[in-house]
Amino acid sequence: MATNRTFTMLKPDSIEKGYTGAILEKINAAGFKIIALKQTQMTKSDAEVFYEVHKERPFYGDLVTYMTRGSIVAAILEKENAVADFRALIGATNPEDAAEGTIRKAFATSMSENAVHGSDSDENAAIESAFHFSGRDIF
Ligand code: 3AN
Repeated sequence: MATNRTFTMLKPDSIEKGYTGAILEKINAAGFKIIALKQTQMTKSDAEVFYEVHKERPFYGDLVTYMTRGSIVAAILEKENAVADFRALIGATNPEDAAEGTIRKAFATSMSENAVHGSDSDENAAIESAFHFSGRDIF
């Protein structure tokens, strides 16, 4: 059953460049309601667990280093069809392939530093949300 929720992180490159407000504005303008929000920094073990599915990939070590080098902004978003609609809003993993109007087209610089994360399924949205937020953080 679709939960109408997804999970996002504005990645360290977005925060370093001062894009937090602009990205959140785009998310709101696309009709997503922010029901949980915080700025935090992941530890190495947090990132290793979060990206465990990519453990065997050649970029895993660099991904963990990148995701822990500075703070991130984590959020839970609510909208009908949230997971698929948010994936469409952020655009392709490689910003060179990302469509006009997407967050990655506007704010990402490369495949490895691609500005924002979006859950790829309802199941992962729930797991990733629970990783960063407890029930009392969600409104
Ligand atoms: P997406 O973020 O579009 O769901 P995933 O889940 O395949 O993409 O990858 C997670 C993260 O791993 C990406 N956001 C990106 O930072 C990094 N990544 C994915 N593929 C590559 C790659 N081929 N080279 C470098 N980094 C990558």
